[in-house]
Amino acid sequence: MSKTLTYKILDSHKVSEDLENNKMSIKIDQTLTQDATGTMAYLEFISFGIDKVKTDLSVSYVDHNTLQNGFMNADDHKFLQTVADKYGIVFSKAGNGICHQVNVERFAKPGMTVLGSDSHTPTSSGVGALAIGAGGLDVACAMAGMSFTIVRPKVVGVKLINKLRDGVSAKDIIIYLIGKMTVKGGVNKVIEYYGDGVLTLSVPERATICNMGAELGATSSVFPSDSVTKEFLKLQGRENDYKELKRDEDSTYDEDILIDLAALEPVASCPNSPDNVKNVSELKDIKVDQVLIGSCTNSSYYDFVKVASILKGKKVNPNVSLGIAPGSKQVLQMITKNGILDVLLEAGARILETACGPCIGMGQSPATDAVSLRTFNRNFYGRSGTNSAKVYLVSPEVAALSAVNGYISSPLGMKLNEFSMDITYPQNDSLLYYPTYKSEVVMGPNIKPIPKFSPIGNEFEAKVMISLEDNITTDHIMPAGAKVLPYRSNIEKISEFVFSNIDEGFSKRCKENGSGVIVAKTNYGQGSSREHAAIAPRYLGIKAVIAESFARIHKKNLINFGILPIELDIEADLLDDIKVYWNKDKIVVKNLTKGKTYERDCDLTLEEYNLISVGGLLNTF
Ligand code: MIC
Ligand code: SF4
Repeated sequence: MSKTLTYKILDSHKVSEDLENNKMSIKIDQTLTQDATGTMAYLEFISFGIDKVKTDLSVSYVDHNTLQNGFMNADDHKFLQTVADKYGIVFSKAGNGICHQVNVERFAKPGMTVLGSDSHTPTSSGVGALAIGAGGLDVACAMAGMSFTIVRPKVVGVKLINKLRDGVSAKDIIIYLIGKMTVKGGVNKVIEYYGDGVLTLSVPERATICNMGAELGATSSVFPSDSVTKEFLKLQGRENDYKELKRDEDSTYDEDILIDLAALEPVASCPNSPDNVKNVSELKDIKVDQVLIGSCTNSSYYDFVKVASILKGKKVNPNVSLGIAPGSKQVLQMITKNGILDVLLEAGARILETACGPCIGMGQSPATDAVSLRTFNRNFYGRSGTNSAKVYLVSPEVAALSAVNGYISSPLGMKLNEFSMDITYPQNDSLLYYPTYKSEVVMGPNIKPIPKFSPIGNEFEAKVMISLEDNITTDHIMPAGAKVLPYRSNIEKISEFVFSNIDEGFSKRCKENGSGVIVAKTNYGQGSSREHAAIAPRYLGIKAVIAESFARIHKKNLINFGILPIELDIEADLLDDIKVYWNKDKIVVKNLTKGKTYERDCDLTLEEYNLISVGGLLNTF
């Protein structure tokens, strides 16, 4: 039978299948973690009592918490480095770059499966891998050699035809698609790209597109591995990693989308959601205060060629602060060697560290009510660190031109080829450490043991601790940023910040009540893979989340930590009394305050049911 590329890779990694529940378990070849989720993932891994990782390759990156304002981040880094050395994990030190950018450059291979404790792990699919984001505990399990279970994904075939016009970029393709499909349009789907237009896109452009597949809620995205992939791997000194991969010509998709690249124009995700998409030409009079170029979406050498072509001989508008963060040490070396860095400095850019930085609210928060243009992937409320800021997500080309003009500007038609793409890629791995298996794990005082949770029980009463709308992100649930991120290894402390951007009293209220439920509408938990958005509410006594629908990674995280996700649309206000009764067959929810009863079949697999029944996955070891 002819197959899509997605199912070629999935089936070649299939360990088991559960057709009744539409699930499949796959072997994971490679894992990646980053520091903000990694400390938990490794604490979990260590608790399994295994002496070394069982994957072909596992890499631990430090790229999120690099501000080091206080001892906490540095302690985390030391912990991660010693764990990596002891258990056989490659360690990428702070300064080496953003996990996804470095993984594409140095490690991801066509046809392999990658599981990462970061929702943008699918960036590695740009080289023809099938890369999936997950919670830290799932990644810990994969490192221990266990398979990873997913809903058998539907495959969306996106046929790309023709070629982008000058000034239009890969970022515009994916933002356009997110506008069409919405932030929940990709849940339990893989987005597979094919068609003649694919060959016109470089690996970094494909990586940009796969990166923001996360904003569709997709399980992953895939590109074929072709001559463009081969050339990229050759430039990275990895031509032996190449193998050709493509769909069978007559394979069919569950959904079909056609994109004529030649018809696209520059677009932007407007505040506060990636799917709030408008043409840049419609935004042209908006004054800009801040422009940031970088993040795992757009920080490749390829991106800086475009940016420098616009900035060459120009000055950044005096009212704009332009910050630039190259995605990796390799990119920084390349732009240094061929004069691009000089162009950026001459124009008036501020050069930031090769790290996530402002994307996760670590510095560069905009001024009150400021307009910030970012080449990043998320513009959720509060994520920049300034709740009143208006954050637009755009291509590097739009960002650079707008930085010069001082207002949002369209680069459509601009030829941007001042610098050659064809240069040597330095392969200096001086910030990568290969394991010696000799270290003892070093744990600083801010690294606290993972709390133990007891089972929620099959029948309980609790009050509604918060009642929410559609598309609540994990940034709403568990904010990041410079104030909160240092506590990622300290659940007791970080739990004080749950929902703090939208409801300051949440944590206190939960503590006073001792238990509670969360009520929401559709796509609850979209965005980041941070399992803290499940662990911290669990720590505060949350027993169930009742939502019309859930985002994939977050639902799994809730189950992993023993919280019952209930897919129901219920009417409930703050502090309403709720009674829940659940077993393997059905779930009954009563709003005792409103006198309403809701019932549904239990949609959990036996494994998931058992996990929640015992209080979460960690209680099974
Ligand atoms: C993000 O972009 O939100 C993060 C920070 O990279 C997260 C992971 C995290 O919260 O640590 C992600 O996307 O998974
Ligand atoms: Fe880092 Fe931002 Fe990418 Fe998350 S989305 S991995 S914070 S650059």
